[in-house]
Amino acid sequence: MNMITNHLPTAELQALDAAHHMHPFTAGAELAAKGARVITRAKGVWITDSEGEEILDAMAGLWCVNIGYGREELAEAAARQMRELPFYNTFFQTTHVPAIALAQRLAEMAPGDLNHVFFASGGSDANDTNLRLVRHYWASKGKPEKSIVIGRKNGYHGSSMGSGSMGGMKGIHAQGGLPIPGIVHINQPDWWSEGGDMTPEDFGLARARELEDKIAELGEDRVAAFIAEPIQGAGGVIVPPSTYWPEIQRICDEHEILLIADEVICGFGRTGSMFGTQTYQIRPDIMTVAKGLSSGYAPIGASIVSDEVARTIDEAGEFAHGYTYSGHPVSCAVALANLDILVGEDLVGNVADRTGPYLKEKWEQLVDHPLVGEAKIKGFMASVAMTPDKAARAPFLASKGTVGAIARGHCFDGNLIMRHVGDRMIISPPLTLSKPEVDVLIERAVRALDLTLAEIKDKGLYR
Ligand code: PXG
Repeated sequence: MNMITNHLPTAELQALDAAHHMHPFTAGAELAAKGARVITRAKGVWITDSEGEEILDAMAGLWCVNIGYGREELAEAAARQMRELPFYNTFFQTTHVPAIALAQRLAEMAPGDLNHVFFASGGSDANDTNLRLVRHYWASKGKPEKSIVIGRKNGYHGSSMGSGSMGGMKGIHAQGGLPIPGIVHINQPDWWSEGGDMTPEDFGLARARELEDKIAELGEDRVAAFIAEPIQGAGGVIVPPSTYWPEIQRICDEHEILLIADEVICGFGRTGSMFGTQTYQIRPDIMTVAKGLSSGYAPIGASIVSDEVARTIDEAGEFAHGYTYSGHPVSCAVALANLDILVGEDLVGNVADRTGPYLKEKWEQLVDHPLVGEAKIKGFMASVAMTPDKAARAPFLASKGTVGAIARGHCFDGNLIMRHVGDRMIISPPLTLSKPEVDVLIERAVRALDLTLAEIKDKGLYR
């Protein structure tokens, strides 16, 4: 019998957590010394901790709780499915209704001829599917040497061997022998940090053309695919200049390579359209989805593939790939209930037309704060870049992320969940966020920025 409950004192829960629970992307010893914050329940955009504090979750869990917390419909769907058919595989010439229904639903929702769905348990393994799929696709067309995947520095596609390799996170590549062979990276379209004296538009074009240069350098006959997020999420909410995606699309059209759009964060409404590819008018061959697909209520991811790619793979015989939980019936049932709410309550409309414009107006005003150099927002993804010198777009002298971590601490203490990426502060709230909740979010964010400024001045870090 499990004796660990919400009713244990916080310190006891923290001690047990430190003793036995290894956390993702966490310095274990450091966390053990101070104790993790214990989250016990959630409703709407609010989470509650074991001390009874009510915290505004401006990160929607981990960019995923798009419909907000506490929706009974999803709990019902899961319970119903667990009673009827808790598991069956989709490997050996079998299928089941939840997988059929969700695949059909996604084919209907996805733009263009993206009509075929390969299920995974999350985003990392869906991207691993994509890596094997694009290489197998070209091999099936008699071009096995067309195998290199081009990703981007500071892109994020997951932390497994394949997805972590296609991503361009230095910290991930530094551990465990990544990137694996056959994966290369071009620079990201982060104008604030890397644009120098160029206009954002010229910089966007220049960064897109790195793809064309890389294809030329490697030889088109060796390149399988380019993978990118419409807007980089984990990289710090890097909203690309307006020129970037049209130029990337032109390059992909003119060269025989596949385009993989990683929609794990952008998908299901976050950018103000159902998919980020629609916001930027991108025509990918494959889309990766996860997170908002089930609003995080159950683990699920998928690759949504074009007619042509699917036909090639299907006609080539067996694709020797799959996960036990590919098309898990409970996750599929939960995802279907989630999509009913997302569409039925027009949450994309809340981002595009109702709360979204209000949040944009308030968020962009943060640029007037003495610490903030850039305030960027697209739909319900936003970032502020903190700087000691706005005109020079200069980083702090302290090592990157020092000031960000201080700001994150003040957000936390002020019952607002915002993440820091380096010295950028970012949000990605549930798509249900209301205007009064925007006011609370902004008020708490400004307070955290004020306290951060005072603290770094105090410590001599404001330089
Ligand atoms: N692609 C993108 C664009 C993502 O953001 C993944 C793939 C991997 O998905 P899974 O389900 O395997 O985690 C992600 C995940 C952060 C953070 O700190 C972001 C993610 C995951 C963990 C932390 O911003 N994104």
